[in-house]
Amino acid sequence: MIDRFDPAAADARWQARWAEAGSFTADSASSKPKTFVLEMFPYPSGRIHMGHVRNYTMGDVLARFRRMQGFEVLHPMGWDAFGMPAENAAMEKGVHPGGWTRANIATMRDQLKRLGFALDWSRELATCEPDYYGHEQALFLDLMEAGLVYRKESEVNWDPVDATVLANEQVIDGRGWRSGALVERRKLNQWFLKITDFAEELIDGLGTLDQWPDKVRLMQENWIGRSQGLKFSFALADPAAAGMSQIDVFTTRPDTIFGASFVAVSAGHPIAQGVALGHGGARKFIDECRTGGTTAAEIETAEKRGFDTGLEVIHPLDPTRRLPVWIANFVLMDYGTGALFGVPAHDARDFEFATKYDLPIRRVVIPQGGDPEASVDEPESGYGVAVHSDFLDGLSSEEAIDEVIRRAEAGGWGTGTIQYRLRDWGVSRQRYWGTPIPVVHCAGCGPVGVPRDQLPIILPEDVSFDVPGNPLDRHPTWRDVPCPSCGAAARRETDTLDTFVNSSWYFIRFASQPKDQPFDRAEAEQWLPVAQYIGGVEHAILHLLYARFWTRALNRIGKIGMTEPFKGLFTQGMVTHETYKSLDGRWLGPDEVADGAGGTMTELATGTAAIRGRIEKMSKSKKNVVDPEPIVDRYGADAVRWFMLSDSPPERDLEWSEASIEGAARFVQRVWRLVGSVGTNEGSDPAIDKRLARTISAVGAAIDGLAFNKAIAAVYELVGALEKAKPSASRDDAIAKLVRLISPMAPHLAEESWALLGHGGLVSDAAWPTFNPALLVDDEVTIAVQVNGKLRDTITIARGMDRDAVEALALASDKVIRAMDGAAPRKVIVVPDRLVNIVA
Ligand code: ANZ
Ligand code: ZN
Repeated sequence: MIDRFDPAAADARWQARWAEAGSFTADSASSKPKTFVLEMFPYPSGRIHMGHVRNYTMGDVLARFRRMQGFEVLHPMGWDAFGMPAENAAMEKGVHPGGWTRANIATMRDQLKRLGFALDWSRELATCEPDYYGHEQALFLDLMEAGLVYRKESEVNWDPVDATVLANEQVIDGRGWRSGALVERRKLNQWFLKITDFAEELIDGLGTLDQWPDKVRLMQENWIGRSQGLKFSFALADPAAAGMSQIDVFTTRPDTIFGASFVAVSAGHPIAQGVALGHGGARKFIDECRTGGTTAAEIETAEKRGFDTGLEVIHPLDPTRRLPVWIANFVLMDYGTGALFGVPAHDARDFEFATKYDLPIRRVVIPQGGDPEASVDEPESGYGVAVHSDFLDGLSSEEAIDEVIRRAEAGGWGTGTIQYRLRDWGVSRQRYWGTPIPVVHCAGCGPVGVPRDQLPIILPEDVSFDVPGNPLDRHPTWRDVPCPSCGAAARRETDTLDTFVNSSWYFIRFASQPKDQPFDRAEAEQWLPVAQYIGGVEHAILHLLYARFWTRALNRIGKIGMTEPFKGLFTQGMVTHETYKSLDGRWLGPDEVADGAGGTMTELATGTAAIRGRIEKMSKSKKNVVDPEPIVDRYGADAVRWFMLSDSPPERDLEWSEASIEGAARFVQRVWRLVGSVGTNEGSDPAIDKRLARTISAVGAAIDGLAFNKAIAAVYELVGALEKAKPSASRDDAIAKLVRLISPMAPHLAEESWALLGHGGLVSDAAWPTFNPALLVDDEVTIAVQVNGKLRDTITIARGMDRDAVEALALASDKVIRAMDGAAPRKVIVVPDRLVNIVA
């Protein structure tokens, strides 16, 4: 035996052995029970970071454990390879997005391989390759034929200086990220997927996902946002002047209807458009509403502004009251009816608006026992009791809501409805590096789906990024094609699909990848749904919702049997690290500072003091990133994996520390030395037998519950006990089983140890060790010994020990003898397995 385990030699050797043996290739035809373990696939940004290492190590432990339990495991890896950063690199460095992306994939694939993950590389896929996105185009056409895709005018962020559409992330404080120009909103025809058709089932389906974190289900529920409410119309006082007879509104608070002091419509509402025709001021206001980003957050936080149209509506429950009609910037065109009634006393936006424009503020809800006449200093949006509300007075908010809906329906002026906050999914991106939308626009036929035998529509390689905008728009040989339907000169759609489309079905393609179709249903269903999905909580809403929708859409059109793609979901915590700053506030990297005397820090470049900052998520901007590669070079894959699993529960943040990784590396050597100490010893050690049984049970249960830190802790305990134990057959057996126990976490060390113990095959193929459950029964108890009711000592006895023996042990205790101070016991009470009380 070599006295040190040498990862520099062993890691690569075992990785090569696994690859040769095809150990982790998933066989769809296998008769074993199947399971699918998946981690969210990475964006190929350049290099693997610690977050990836943690995420993939967790998935790997589970995948290896399931294999040892006898499952046929699918554990694949691929690349979410389309998206903006590749185009940014193209603009900044003059490289082609494809070349940049593929080079990054090559680097990152090598980095992942060095960590020894049990991945089925034969199923690797990259979403930027035609053999992936071509099938996506086919699925898009399927959804189009099923009526789940449509085109609609919709607003985008427009940068007037760069003359280009900006993604929401490219709008920073209302300005274009490159030009700094104030962003405008522009209307463009864009493609939408009808996710709203699925709003109700997407909410209801959450109820079946009992292996998802509650917080993720709640976030999805809030995002879909089901509101029960009332849709009703206000009659216009002067229909001729307005050019229409009524304004429809949606409200979730019909109980506040007597507190209405105005009606507001969005800038895109027909009323607003009509008023603008005859009024320059209105036109100007509507134009101003176009500036600023299109995100809900920006609209929400922007200053509330409005324009009084001069029109009035009649209050449906009090015809003597008239309400003014305003155009307001906080009313969204595509929610509800694009119009609302404002109740300043009970809604924050309405309050801000009414205060600014001096509109009446009327309290119509009070808390139980509140004062109806108290002035309104701030809006109160909670439920309570109706006041100043005619026939509703005294009703609770819930009762009042029901009552108004009842009257509206009886009177024929409104209906109770359910409204969802979820919008249809706009998938058009005016970008090059994405899946081309398989449609041709013909002047005569309109948009025509590309015939399937012409798929894939491949992105042209010869594009340049020296001018802003989408290069597909100015690529005549790619763009100009005959209409597939009538043959007339036509144009390809130059928008590409949102990258969230790419990640909405990659797990299905992992499960089955025939050449001629997106997937084979029967084969895919062998593996799906994903038994355990692991990834960052930042994807809790969009990615998971889109993937759920896409699966349901495929289910609806009969392409797949399941409705939910991910049975179990786990969201892991982040990897964090200390930050450092110079005295003048510059972020400093760990290699730019040194520890000084007495806990102080010095900036190496200047020799001046530096400050230890907060512990934060590793990020380039804060310069606290630790690159995994040199760490793997130095300590080996197993130490890195071990560290990633220890110290912190997997759902919590894990702080990177040099001391911990060194501890993990030392532990690897401790296990190696134990393995080297195995001999042909005789004799059993019951304590070790029991300890081993307990450890096997605990490690298995911990991995099963993804409590990896607990699995590690259990292994530590066993190793500590084995180091102290005397040589015996029990000890040798325990060390042999320990090798299998650590193999999901530290697979290279385990293989090397397995070989050292004389096995021919791979420990990765070995079965998970079993144990005798009888050994788990705890047969000792520690009980209290009292003298005259006072606790004097505790003794450990065999469970069920007979009374006389317990009494004798108790009376023999030194502490008891001292407490009795020579007195004879008058009576001894023994409560079996609980306590002894001696009455002196
Ligand atoms: C009157 C009212 C009184 C409202 C009150 C709220 C509080 P959720 O719950 O998110 O569904 N609203 C309706 N259409 C809108 C639009 N197009 N743009 C912006 N806001 C709109 O929101 C429903 C509430 O948002 C509705 O209930 C309406 O204001 C407003 F004390 O009506 B409410
Ligand atoms: Zn045509």
